[in-house]
Formats: sequence, structure tokens, C-alpha cells
Amino acid sequence: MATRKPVVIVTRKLPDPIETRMMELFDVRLNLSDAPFGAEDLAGALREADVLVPTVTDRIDAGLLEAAGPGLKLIASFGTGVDHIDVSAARARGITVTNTPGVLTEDTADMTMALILAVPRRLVEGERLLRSGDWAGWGPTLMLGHRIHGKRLGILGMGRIGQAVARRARGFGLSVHYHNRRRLHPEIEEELEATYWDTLDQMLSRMDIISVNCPHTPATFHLISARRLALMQPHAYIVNTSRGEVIDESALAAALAARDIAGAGLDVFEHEPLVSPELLECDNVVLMPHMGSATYEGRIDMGEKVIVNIRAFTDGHTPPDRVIETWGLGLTA
Ligand code: 8YV
Repeated sequence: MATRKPVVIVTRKLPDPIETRMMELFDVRLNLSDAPFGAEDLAGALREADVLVPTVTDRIDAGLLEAAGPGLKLIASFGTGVDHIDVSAARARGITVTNTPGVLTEDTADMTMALILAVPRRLVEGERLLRSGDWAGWGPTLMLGHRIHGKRLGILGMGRIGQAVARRARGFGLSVHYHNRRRLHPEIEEELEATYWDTLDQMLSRMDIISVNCPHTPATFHLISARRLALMQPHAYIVNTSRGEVIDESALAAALAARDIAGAGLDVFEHEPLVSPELLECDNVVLMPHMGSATYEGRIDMGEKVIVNIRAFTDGHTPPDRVIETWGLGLTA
């Protein structure tokens, strides 16, 4: 007797090869239009699905989880961060949550490095000048930025992505510093030639560039506050490819406008897709539309992980990427 395929509801358009494989394996409902689900659509999906495949654009809080039907046993999120899901409320209702760690590490580290280069070297401003038609040719003092080589990079959050950033940074002649909840194993610290700071405030006040690579948890919300931004040196830059909530966005916009810090490179924002109008006014910030993991390869790898997690779970095994807890993973403020 054929066993019933699980009803899998996918909230956004995924890469074609992933959707095709899901069609083969599951009783899947795709979102071919890619229109983000509203709260009502999400509640409906939670009622009808055995497995929900959401993304960072779906806020699945405790209230919404109340609407979950008895069939919903797995939320297999397409992405690494799980701050859009109330994991403990899900667990309380017997719903397992999985994510897709590891496969977007290199792409996100590349984006981080791109911002570390783009901001001090004024790449976006230069491109704008050229396209404006106002470029009058090379000039000895035209578009001067700041050298990367020899500067100090402070990485906030030395997990997989932080370490991948550190490896790249060494190739660019940056010296690597970090603050993390836990100090790295001495062998890894030695390989990265990384200097550990157990006090974030101390690290912030001594670095030329800060890179935010920690997850957003209650412990890291606004970890970079107005007070901490004030500790940074006026020539320092900050880049964020993690989650907007880790930085107090309005305090950052104020610090940039006042030139209290030299510049910022942001791939993530506190209220996506909204970006503070004050940030849009600043010319010393490079703004990207959350595209750190936006490669064809990365998104297909993420989809494959989602499929592996669903199959393991529906076959009665513990899925490889089960999320155990979220807020315990944070840094101390
Ligand atoms: C993902 C991300 O593309 O995985 C994450 O945590 O921030 C992104 O790079 C997004 O979350 C997909 O849901």
C-alpha cells in the first residue's frame, strides 16, 4: 500500500531544481508567484501542512503557531538564521525546526569581504561618479579612500562565517581580532593568527574595521548600541552581513551622519525591507538588499539541505540540522 506523501508548503519561490525534486518527493504546494505570505496565508499554511518551508521573510511567532494544525510536525526553514521563528514555542507544540547551516558560509564571507573593500575604497561612490558623466579623468587627489592592508579587523561572532571572513582577511593583510561568547580552540586561533578580546567594548575602541557575524538572539539585539558606536574611532568602519537587529540602526545612521565613524557597509536591516530614511541620506554607507547568500550554488545547496531534513524527519530519523535552541547561542552584551 502506498504511503501518503507529506504535505509540504513552501512559502517562497525556490530555485527550479529544488522545486522539481520536491514535486517528485512530496505532496508539495509551491509559491510560483513568489508573493510573500501575509499573516493569514501563513496561518492557513500552518493549519494545512505536515511540513512548512518558510524563509527569513516569514515571521512565525507564538501567536501564529497557535493556529498550527495537528499535522504540522516540522518547520524546515530555508536559511541559517532562525530568529524569524519562535523555536521554543514550536518545541512546546511538538514541532521540530530545522535550518540550513554551513552551505552559505563562503558566500556570506565573500559578501562581507566585498563590503570591507567597498566602503574604505569608495567603490560605489566611484561607480556613481563615472555614471553621472561628471568624471573629468584621473586626478592625484580624486576619490581617495583608505588602505585595507595593515589594518585591524575586529570580528564580532567567530562562528563558521566569522572564521571564513578571518581567512579571507588574512589574505588582504588585515590583522584579525575577535570577540565571541567562547574563545576559539588554540589551534584555530593560531591558524587564523587571531587575537581574542573577552570585552567587546575594548575591541570596538581599538579596531579600524568591525564585522558583525553573530546571530540575532535576545542577547545580541542592539549589541552595537549608541553607547558602543561611540566607542569606535572616527576613522573606523563597520560592516554587517548577519542581522540588522544586532545594530541599533537609528543610532548607526546618526553616527554616520555626524561622522563619528567613517562609514558602514550593510547587507541587512532592522526592519527589512524597510531601510531607515536617515541611512539612505548618508553618503558614507554602502547598502545591499540582503544578498549575502545570493548565489545560484548557495541557494541550491540550501534547498538540498531542506529536502534532506524533510526526508530524514519523515523517515523517522532526527534531521541533521535540527535547531536545538536559539537564544542560548548569543553573545553576552
Ligand atoms: C538567507 C540568511 O538567504 O540564511 C540566512 O540566515 O540570512 C540569508 O542569507 C535567508 O535567510 C533565506 O531565508
